[in-house]
Parts: sequence; C-alpha cells; structure tokens
Amino acid sequence: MRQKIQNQHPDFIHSFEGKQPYFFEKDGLEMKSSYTSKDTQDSNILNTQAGIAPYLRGPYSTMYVQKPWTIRQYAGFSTAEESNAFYRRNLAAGQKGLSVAFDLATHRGYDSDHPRVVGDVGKAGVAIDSVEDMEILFHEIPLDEISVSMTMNGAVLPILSFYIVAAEEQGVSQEKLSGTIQNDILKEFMVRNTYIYPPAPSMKIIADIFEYSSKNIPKFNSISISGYHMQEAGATPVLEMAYTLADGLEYVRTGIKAGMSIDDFAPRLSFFWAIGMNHFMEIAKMRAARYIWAHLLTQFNPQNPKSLALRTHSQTSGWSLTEQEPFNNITRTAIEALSSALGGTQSLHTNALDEAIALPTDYSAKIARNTQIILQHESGICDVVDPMGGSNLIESLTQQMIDEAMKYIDEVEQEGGMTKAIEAGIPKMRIEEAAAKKQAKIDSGEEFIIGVNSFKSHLKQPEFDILDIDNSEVRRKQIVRLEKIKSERNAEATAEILNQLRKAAETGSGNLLEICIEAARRRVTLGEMSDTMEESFGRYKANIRTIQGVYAMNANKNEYFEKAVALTQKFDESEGRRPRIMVAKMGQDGHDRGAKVVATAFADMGFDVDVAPLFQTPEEVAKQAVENDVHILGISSLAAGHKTLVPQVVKELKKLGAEDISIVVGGVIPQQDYDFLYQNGADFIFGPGTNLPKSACEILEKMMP
Ligand code: DCA
Repeated sequence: MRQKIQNQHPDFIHSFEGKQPYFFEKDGLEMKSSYTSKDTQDSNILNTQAGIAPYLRGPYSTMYVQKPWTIRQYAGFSTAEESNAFYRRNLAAGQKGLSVAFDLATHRGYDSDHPRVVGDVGKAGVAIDSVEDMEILFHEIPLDEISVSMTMNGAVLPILSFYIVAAEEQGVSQEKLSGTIQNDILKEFMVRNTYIYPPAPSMKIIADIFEYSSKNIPKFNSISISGYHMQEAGATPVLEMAYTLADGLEYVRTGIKAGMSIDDFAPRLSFFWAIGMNHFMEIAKMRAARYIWAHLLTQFNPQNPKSLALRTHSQTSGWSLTEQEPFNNITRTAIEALSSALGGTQSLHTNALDEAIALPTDYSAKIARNTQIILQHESGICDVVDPMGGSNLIESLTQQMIDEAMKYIDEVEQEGGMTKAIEAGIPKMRIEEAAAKKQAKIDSGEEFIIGVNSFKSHLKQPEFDILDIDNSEVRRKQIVRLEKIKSERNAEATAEILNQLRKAAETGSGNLLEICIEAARRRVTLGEMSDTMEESFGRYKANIRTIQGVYAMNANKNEYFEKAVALTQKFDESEGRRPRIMVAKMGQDGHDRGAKVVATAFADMGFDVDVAPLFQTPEEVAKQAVENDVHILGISSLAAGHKTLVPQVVKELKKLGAEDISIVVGGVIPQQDYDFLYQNGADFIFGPGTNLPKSACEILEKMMP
C-alpha cells in the first residue's frame, strides 16, 4: 500500500509511519491523507448557517430544498435562426435558463462583413450584428419568463442594448428582464483576451452598466465576475478564487467611485467558477469564496444583507475533457457537476462529452443536461442544505483556502488594486506559471489523465458526429441582413445618435448604455457602435510576456525532454543557430493558454521562440514569420477557424517565397479535418493531450534527417 502511495505522490510524502498521516501537494496546497476534528478545532468558520452572512454554507437558507440550481447550458453557433431552434429544443427538454455564446467577431466588436473576421463568423458562438439578429435569437422565447445569461465583455454595450430592445419589441418591459451579462473585462486582460478598449474606458463602461441596470433592469445581474477562464488558462482553484474576488473588489470600488451606494448594485453582482477534477478543493473553494466575499464587502458598510451574498454560476471544466476516449468525459463532467452542487452553486453548465473537440450535437447536449437532471432528481442532493458541512476535510480545506487566497488578494491590494496588478503583469504571470507546471507534470506522467498519459485504450475509438459550421454561408447570410438593415433605416436618425455616442465617449458625460439602447432602436449595428467609441477610446493591444524555466523545472521525469534539448543543440551545431519557432494565433481567437505553454516549454527545450501578437490576419502572420526568419510556424487554433485560416497563411507564405517554413498546427482540431489540413500545407498536427517534448522531437527529427 505504501509503495502505491509513493508512486502517486513521490515528492511530497514526509511521513507515513503507522497511524501518522502523510502530506502531499495538490494544486499548490499541502494536503494530508487523513483529517480529524483536531484539524478544525481552532477554526472560526464552523457554526455558520446558510442564508445568513457570511454565507459560507450557501446564499439561501433553504438552498436546493426550496429551489434546485438553474440548469443553464451555454450554447450558440452559426446564425440566430439555428441557435434559436437549438434553445427551444433544449427548453422543451428540461433546461431552465439560457446562456448565449457569441462568436468571436461579435465579442471583438466587428460586424460579420469586416475583413478581419472572415474565419470567425458563426464559429464558437452565434453571429449577432444588429437588433434584428437578437430578435430572431429569442423568437418565441418569452423574455419575461426565461432568464438569459449573455457571455459578453468587449462589445457589451451593443449586445445588452440589442437584448433590451429585442425584449421591448417582444412587449417585455425592462423591469421584467431577468438574467446576467458577463461584463467582466478585467479577466479579459488577464486571460481570455476578448477586450476591445483599454482598461480605463472599459471600466467606465462597466460603471455605466451598473448605474443603468440598478435603475432600470433591477432583476438583471449586471456582471458575472468570472474565474472560469482563469482556471481554463491554468490557474489553480486558489488562484482562480483569489483573483476573481480581487476583480470583484475593483468593480465595487468602480461603482462607488461613480457615485452609487453599495446597496444600489452589490446585490446584483454575481460570480462564475470553473469546476475541475480536484473534487474536494472545488467544494471548499465555493464555500471559502462566499466567506471571503462577505468579509471583503463589510468594509463598504452595506445595509442590505444581500450585498454580502455571493451567488454563482459554475461550469464544469472544458480543459479537463480529453479528445482521447471521449466517453470518459461523461464521468469527468458528472464528478465536476457533483462538486459544484455540493459547493452550493446557483446555476450550472455541464459540458458535453465532445466539447473538447467541437460544438455539442443534440445527443451529446442531452447527456450533459441529463447529468444535472439525474443529480437533481435521483441523487438526493437537493434534500439537504450544504451536505458537506461539518466534514473535517471540507471544513479544514475551506479554512486553508481562505488563508491562501487572502495572501494573493493582499498582494493585489498592496499593488493598488487589480487594474494596477494587471498592468504589472502579476496575475497573468502566476497563472501562466501554474499552467506550465501542470503541463510539465502531465507530460512527465506525474499527474494522471486517463486515456491520455495513462490507462490508454487499445480499442478502436468511436466515430463522432461533429457539428461543422459552414462559416462562409453564415457570413453570406449575415451580410445580406446587414445590407438590408442599412438600406431600410433612417440615415439621419442613425447619424444623429452616433454623434451623441461619439460625444459621450469623448467627454465622459452621459450614460453610454442609455445612448446605445436608443442607437439599437434606430438599427445602428454592433460594428458601428463599437467603431464610434473606438475613435476616442482606441483599441487595446496587449504586451506579450513569456515566462522561462518553469516547464524545465517540472520536466525532470520526462524522457523526451532531455532528448529534445539534445536535438536543439545538434540543430544549432549543424545550422549555426538554434531552431526558431513563431507561435501564432490568427483571427479573433484569444484563447492563448496552449500557445503560451508551448512557447515556454519550447524555449526551455532550447528553441528560439517568438510569440506573435494576437488577432492577426494570415497575411500579417506570414509577413512576420518571414521577417523573423523562423524555421517553424506554430499555429494554435481553439475556435474552429483552422480550415479557413491555415490554407490562407500557407498561401501567404508561398507568395513570400517561404514554402520551406514548417507548418505545425495545434489545438482543437477534429480528426476529420486532419487530411484537409495536410493537403493544404500543414506538416504536423498536434491535438489536445500532446506530450510537448515528444512533439518537439518529432519536428526536429523531420527537419534534420
Ligand atoms: N430560497 C429562496 N429563493 C430562492 C432560493 C431559495 N432556496 N433559491 C433561489 N431563489 C430565488 C432567488 O432569490 C432568485 O430570485 P430573485 O432574482 O428575485 O432574487 C431566483 O430564485 C433565481 O435564483 P438564482 O439563485 O438567482 O438563480 P439564477 O436566476 O439562475 O441566477 C446567478 C444565478 C449566478 C445569480 C446568475 O448570475 C446567472 O444565471 N449566471 C449565469 C452566468 C452564465 O450563464 N455564464 C455563462 C458562461
């Protein structure tokens, strides 16, 4: 038995003598092999109650006994018509709330006819350019009855305006609207990258949304302060919680600085967690977060107890899903959903088993939804408030996570708050370090991913129906609708409201959301509103920083790592310089965890690594690759743009006479697309679960026969 444990945690065992528990590290926290009441005897978090501040045991006193969490599946793809049909089928099948995924063109404030978004329209979300699209999206869905969450941060003003006006034209007045707008721009600068404007005007937009919604859409949650994307980018549960709560503090200060009282907006702040495979830590995280939030908010002296209550949505981890043996993902999602429910979520999305590789089909979406329905109706979880309360392990871990998270929150506070900490690059650096460390441990087999680095199956993988979006057809349809809207609207009224918007953005006076709502009524498009504000605000460009050494430090058990280091040295000796790789993402896909981890790992293996700026066109990427004289162009694609963008970049390289640059494609690429990409210029394709040093060896061996 002891041998087995040592195999699992070789570095962290301090003692396991007789009855002594042993210690091990998990996601940055030291844990023990057994817990007793002694572990909680000094704790001051016991004996709290759900529904009463500090809400550790839940925001409502009766929790699921009175009302189970909302089954809210995040979805959207292609056109508004197709997404609407999908939503209506899901609602008929037992889903309780909607959650809209927009395409990346929409996120970044571009209409579908913009040349920068050719590969993005209708992919990874629905294309919305105008209030007309929004009306179609909610056709025959009563917006006074169904709560709607919208994941939108960059183009938040046009999207919220379209939603309000679409409801208005459905006959639903603003005070009846319930739902949530994500509106969390700080984490975009940290991890997700779907920002448009720089931080200062972005925070002004948030303040305007808080102000407008507290007066006019009181049942609407004006923000969803999100840790989800941090964990997806590599943050441990503690980092995710700490930085999300620190973001929350920054938003509260923004609201107060804009002249609101804490009770005007705090009751409508909501949160959003990722729930990964670290079962106990995820439960403890949700409890710890509620406790810390209540304590942090006390300093603003709220009179309404609801101002102190942290309510949250959660989503099972997309990152934890594997392309290999996708049916294992059903089990992973069920375990994560269980953690979320035991942690006391208010709303939950469960991922579909094929989501690691493509959009869910109706069938896989059904299994994901039923995972929640089974938990609610068959497991007994909804019969008891905070069922894990009093567990020695959970209470002790909750306390430990409170203490650890407070250290990171204090560090951010000392920096002068989250905006300053982001400018200093602190959270991004810590998250990227955690991601590189995790990847190195997986690649060297220290952390298990079943079916990927251990317990691999020799059975034939099942074939999957993959929902493939004909992106050029979606774009064509959107352009037809855009042209129609522009030709039918009153040009004078459009110009007049855009002038008002321009002035408000320039001077900082007037509520931007209020003006955008009027602009939506007058059929101004999303791109037009965004461009008009960009004239004064500018478009944000991130500084690219990469970290070094973390992968190497954690890769000592990876047999391929040393081999890759030797091969880069050999390359250097024969070519007179080290192999040079440029890692690039194209189009509006800002999910850069994979690209950053590859950059760090390859640099640690001895490559010269360039990281291209985000959001470039294939033409820009090809030009930079040639200017930098790289041997390899690594293209990371996570938002399904690969079939459009890879052939384009290959064509551009040819034009520049640079066919000799090796093309490596990585990320979320369905097997069905491999042949197409090889025929169109890809030399290597590496899907999810790739062992990075092994892939480096393959590339170098082919380059140095
Ligand atoms: N006792 C009394 N009232 C209850 C109870 C209970 N046990 N449980 C729920 N309720 C009430 C709530 O107070 C709320 O009413 P209110 O709006 O008048 O305050 C209503 O039932 C709905 O419950 P709630 O917990 O607010 O659940 P949701 O409407 O699903 O909202 C929340 C969840 C996290 C706050 C929201 O921001 C959300 O849905 N986020 C989703 C974000 C998302 O989808 N992101 C995608 C990436």
